[in-house]
Amino acid sequence: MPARSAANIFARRVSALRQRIEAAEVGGLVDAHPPNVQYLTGFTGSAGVFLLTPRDAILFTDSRYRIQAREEARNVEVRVESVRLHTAAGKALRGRHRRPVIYSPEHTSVAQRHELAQASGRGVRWMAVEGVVEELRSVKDESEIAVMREAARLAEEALSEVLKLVKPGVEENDLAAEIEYRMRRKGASGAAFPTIVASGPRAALPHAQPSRKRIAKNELVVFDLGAILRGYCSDLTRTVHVGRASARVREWYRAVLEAQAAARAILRPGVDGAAVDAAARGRLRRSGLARYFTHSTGHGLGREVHEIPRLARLSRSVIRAGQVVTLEPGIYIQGVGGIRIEDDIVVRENGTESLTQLNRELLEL
Ligand SMILES: [Mn+2]
Repeated sequence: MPARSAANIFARRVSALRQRIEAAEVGGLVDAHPPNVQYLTGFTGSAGVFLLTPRDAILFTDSRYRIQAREEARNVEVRVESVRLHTAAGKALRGRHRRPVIYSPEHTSVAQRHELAQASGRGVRWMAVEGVVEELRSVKDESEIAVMREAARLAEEALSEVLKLVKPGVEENDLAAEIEYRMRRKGASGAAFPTIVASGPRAALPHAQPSRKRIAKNELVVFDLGAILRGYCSDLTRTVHVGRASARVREWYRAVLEAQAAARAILRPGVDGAAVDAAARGRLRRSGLARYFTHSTGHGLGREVHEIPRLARLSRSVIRAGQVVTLEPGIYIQGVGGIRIEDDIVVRENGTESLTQLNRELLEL
């Protein structure tokens, strides 16, 4: 992307955020969460505090990032500080302010909160508000969706290649390493999270770490992987069976696949996250499998692998067009194994689009 148009994107995001804080009659916002800072300024460093007021947009960073911050963050004022960054941001606000200033409680340590208050003095009233930038980030534009489509493709290519290596005797660890290596060679800046390869009884652990365990015949194997491409994540899960699957395993697989389809069928703008979750859970209940579905149906995806909205039993998220979510029902049966199927879905005005295209039918290898 040419620097000029990239700077425009960041300027548009900052002005959208400014409109929000002005509409909420707030005097400013401080955010240091790297994915938020990147989203608003383009700065990819690990140490940055972003301050937005009706008048100013300032990125505070330290001397390690002197060159990088000025190259990347073209739409904001960059200040290279020798004091702590939250202290610098607090100082910039010193004086009397009628309106409160927002900070994010989920990304601000107690020590940082103290620095803000000390540096700003009593004239500033600090207000904890969760998810202001995350809310904005959750709705993706077409350029973001295009990158996420590529990130999805990349994970699919890596998995398709590695599925050819699956056979009795191969270690889970080796398969996970092959997946991550291949994603990297295809242009990913890294894995979105540690790749899961879980076989046999280990597939009953939803977040199993790959081990030295060797794949055996007549086992289910769960692969859960994602790539980071230009700052955006993909998240893909497929479950395969080594050898011919029993009628029981096929039935389970069918139920999980239909649970995913049921969730997708009601996913649209305006529906709430809990209803999407209930659709998947309801389908599994019909097969008596709901008690084996021990996690939520899905989550927002973007610069982070878990974002809003949440598609969970107690979710209060209301789905909006442009959000990208995973749909990943699964069942986990202790001592036997597990099945999970996960795709990355864009919510459109009138329907959904799957960024992941890989075959969803049960693969018997
Ligand atoms: Mn996921």
